[in-house]
Amino acid sequence: MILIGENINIMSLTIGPAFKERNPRPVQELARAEAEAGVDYLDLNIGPARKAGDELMTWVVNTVQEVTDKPLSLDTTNPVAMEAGLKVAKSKPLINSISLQPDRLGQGLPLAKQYNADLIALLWGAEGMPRDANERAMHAVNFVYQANEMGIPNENIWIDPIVSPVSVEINQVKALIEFMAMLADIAPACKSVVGLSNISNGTPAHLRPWLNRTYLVMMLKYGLHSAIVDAFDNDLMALVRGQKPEIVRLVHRMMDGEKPDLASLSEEEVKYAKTVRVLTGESLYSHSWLEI
Ligand code: THG
Repeated sequence: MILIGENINIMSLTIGPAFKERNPRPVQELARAEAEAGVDYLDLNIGPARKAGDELMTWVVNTVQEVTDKPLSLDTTNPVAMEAGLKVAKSKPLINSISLQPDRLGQGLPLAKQYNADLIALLWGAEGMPRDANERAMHAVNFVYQANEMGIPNENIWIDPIVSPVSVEINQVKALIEFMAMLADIAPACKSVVGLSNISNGTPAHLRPWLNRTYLVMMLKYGLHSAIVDAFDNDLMALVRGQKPEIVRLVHRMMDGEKPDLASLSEEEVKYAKTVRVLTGESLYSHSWLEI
């Protein structure tokens, strides 16, 4: 699968100030480190970038391209900044993202067409967050239809069903898995992508990787194509590279209804098993879910 490193983002305590001061060093160090960790793309998240977003995006893209050839995911809601990034990106970039809000769609699709870029179709509707798997399906069909009308082929479309934090809405966590199982039928040849770390927003930092990794393995059961991830989570990288097949089997068997005896599992397997129970809604989320 394709991994997109999430780490260059304006919310980061080192990257935010570096963007502001146009200080290349922290940005380039992180870009190099993410590339070495083995991600396929680098997400460059400059946020809404309301003031001079085009200058910022141009600077970030050029700064990163000085140290790596990895393709870039241009992460901003500002269409002027997006176009500035598309102009300077060297390998085929990924527009992150275009939602179904009429103005976003109206400005985004022509950009994707003009620059022959891949694009993330964020399934955020005119009325906001989709409520269930069916609303996601409706949005996906609608998006693909409008993109095709513009001459954009399904192969260029990466569908993002929007991951919600498990500490906020377990029904949304379940609905996304349900949608993933439907996607290949609804939008053949389209790709899928998720912002994985959203699942653990609001969770204590040292526990976040368990939620991230387990949810990723759950989505892999339905052929997830790509994810925006923490490039420095080594165990996550190992799972994706097939280096932990026993964990993948355990998670998938539990999704099929098997209830393993925790006493028969290793300490690591117990953590994954408890996390599957939370992410399927079988146990209630609390910050101490791994201890009970
Ligand atoms: N879909 C798409 N794009 C996205 C998202 C999505 N882009 C943004 C986000 N969601 C994915 N990227 C991140 C990046 C960082 C974090 C979460 C998601 C994160 N960072 C830590 C924090 O904020 O506590 C650490 C910050 C740091 O680097 O210091 O949680 O869903 N298409």
